[in-house]
Amino acid sequence: MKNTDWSQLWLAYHKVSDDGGKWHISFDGFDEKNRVINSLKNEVSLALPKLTGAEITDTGADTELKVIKDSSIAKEGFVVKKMGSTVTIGASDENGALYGMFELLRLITLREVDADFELLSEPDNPLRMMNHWDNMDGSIERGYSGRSFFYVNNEIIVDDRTRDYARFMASIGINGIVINNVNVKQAASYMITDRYFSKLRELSEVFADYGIKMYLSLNFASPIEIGGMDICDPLDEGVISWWKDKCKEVFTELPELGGFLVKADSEGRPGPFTYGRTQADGANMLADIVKEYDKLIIWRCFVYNCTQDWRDKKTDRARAGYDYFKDLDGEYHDNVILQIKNGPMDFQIREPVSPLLGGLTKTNQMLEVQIAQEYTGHQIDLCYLMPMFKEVLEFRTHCQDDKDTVADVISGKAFGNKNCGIAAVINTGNDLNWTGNDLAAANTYGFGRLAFDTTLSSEEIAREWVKLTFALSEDAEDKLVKMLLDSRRIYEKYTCPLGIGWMVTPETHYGPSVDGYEYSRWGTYHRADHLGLGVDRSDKGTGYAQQYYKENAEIYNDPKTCPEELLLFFHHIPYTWKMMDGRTLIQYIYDTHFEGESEAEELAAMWDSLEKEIEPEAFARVKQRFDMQIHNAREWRDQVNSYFFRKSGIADEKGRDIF
Ligand code: GCW
Repeated sequence: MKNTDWSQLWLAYHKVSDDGGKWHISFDGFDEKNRVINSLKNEVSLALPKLTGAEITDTGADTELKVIKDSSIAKEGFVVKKMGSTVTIGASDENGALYGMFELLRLITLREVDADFELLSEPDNPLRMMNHWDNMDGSIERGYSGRSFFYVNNEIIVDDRTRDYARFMASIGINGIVINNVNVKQAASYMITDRYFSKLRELSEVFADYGIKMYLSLNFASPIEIGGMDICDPLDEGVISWWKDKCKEVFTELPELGGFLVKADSEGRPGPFTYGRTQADGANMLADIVKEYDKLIIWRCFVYNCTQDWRDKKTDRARAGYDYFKDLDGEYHDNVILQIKNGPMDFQIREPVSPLLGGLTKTNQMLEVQIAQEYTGHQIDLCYLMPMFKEVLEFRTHCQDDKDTVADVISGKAFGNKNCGIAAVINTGNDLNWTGNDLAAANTYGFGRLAFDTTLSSEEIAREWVKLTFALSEDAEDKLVKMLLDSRRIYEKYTCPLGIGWMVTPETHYGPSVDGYEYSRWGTYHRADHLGLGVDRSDKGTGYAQQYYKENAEIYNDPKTCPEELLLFFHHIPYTWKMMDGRTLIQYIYDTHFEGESEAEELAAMWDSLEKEIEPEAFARVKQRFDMQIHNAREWRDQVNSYFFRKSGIADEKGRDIF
């Protein structure tokens, strides 16, 4: 059966059989009136009849479903077990029970419940969060799927869609949601005033029903913006006492709130630097105040001077995070978490892993990735991001001999932290299908699954998502999974090569603009001249490569050992440089751009071949996006190739037309 309810994403529960029979549900050790247990009951009563025609009953059951408290299972983990006609979900807390139920429903949808089985799953990351960049006027910064479903005209909306959203998030194990943009401006500064408390409480309770803590982004200059003070110096007694009163008010009014996320001293946002204070001064001041309420301060490390002049060859934005934060390692208090973007720059299609991850050893760390496709195709172009996230998670930082991957660091396995985890800038909006491109929901789903279980492969996640969302023949399913898995590599091929990044239209961040440079008229990100391109970040250049532990620093420092996909991130390379396969760099650029464009066309053709199996509206929506992707890929191919042809004066060996 075709999936027709696009508003339900992977929880459409399309019918898999008709022989569900009668189910009886019992609870042992859990309070049936608990809000999360109540959600569990609602979900199973909704899903089972749809999936299998099953009836929930008190007597004469064919299947006994037992939800049992089991303190031997880790926090938020679960066991799902089937023996004959008895199905058991074991968990030590309500969230675990809810996740176990979603797992059972997933297994039923995937038709994996015929034989007896037992499955234990415990979350790898303590915090698994979504960050919304929604503004209170209803716009979304870097949003590509319509307006915000949280805000209309500076009012907070809580409706059925909110509840559905909470269900989706719980079903993939998300336990924290930041509901407003880190750029806290205008009305959003008033979120921590009685103007919004009652609606916020309502929203936080919908989330609490699904075991999710709500968080707010905070304006560091709140004492000025809403408090009428002249300063927001974190060491000023008056400022501290203002925050104390404010936090008391906030946490009395919003007891379910998990804490605050702060972007300070970056891209025009206020912060402690104005007063000659450090990032630790700012974060600790707030953390000490919220500690009494058992809340967290999540402090972003995306701090850099956006107006720096790149004509000075030593200046390097990539260095900024490490330069600002590394020396303060050990100074951050226990309830501070530093949130670090996966790369040192800004969510490009290819970047090295930020050297801060694992570079810090005495500080709680959280990884920040972006599933909103700001630089990766705006949810027009297909770009399934799990392969990228896996690379980041599996990266060996060499912060110690073993347990040194990014996954180890952010899960707390490396250094024993409790307050740590992973966050994604989310890709949802008010479009019926939530993510603009229906296929972009694979990233929403995938992020949650991967955050919970970092050992899942990109393919396993893609296949699950395809099966849960569509009802396809095996052949069609294989095709769609392959399309997802290939998509990041294809996008990379027709856009910016070998880790150089950007070359994208300033401000919008969609479509090519090879020299496009955001904040100043000077310089380019790629630093191309007539001989070569790339940024020398070795010890002879900006020295960025030296921010890594020795093992990685040495590899990155030398163009001969540097992983080829990052060559131009770390080195300024002549066009005539021989790549590993013997091609010259310039030929590599030409070839990959021709290939990337034609592979984008192949993706579109593969989608066309699925037409018979996909419901017409969804088919058309995605097809339209592939048309746009092909157009985009052509523009990228032509602009990048002709730019470097003109700069280098070297012709394509294959004699293709370069426009
Ligand atoms: O990449 C930049 C984006 C900004 C964003 C910023 C950040 C929320 O272009 O739109 O602001 O990153 O992460 O703070």
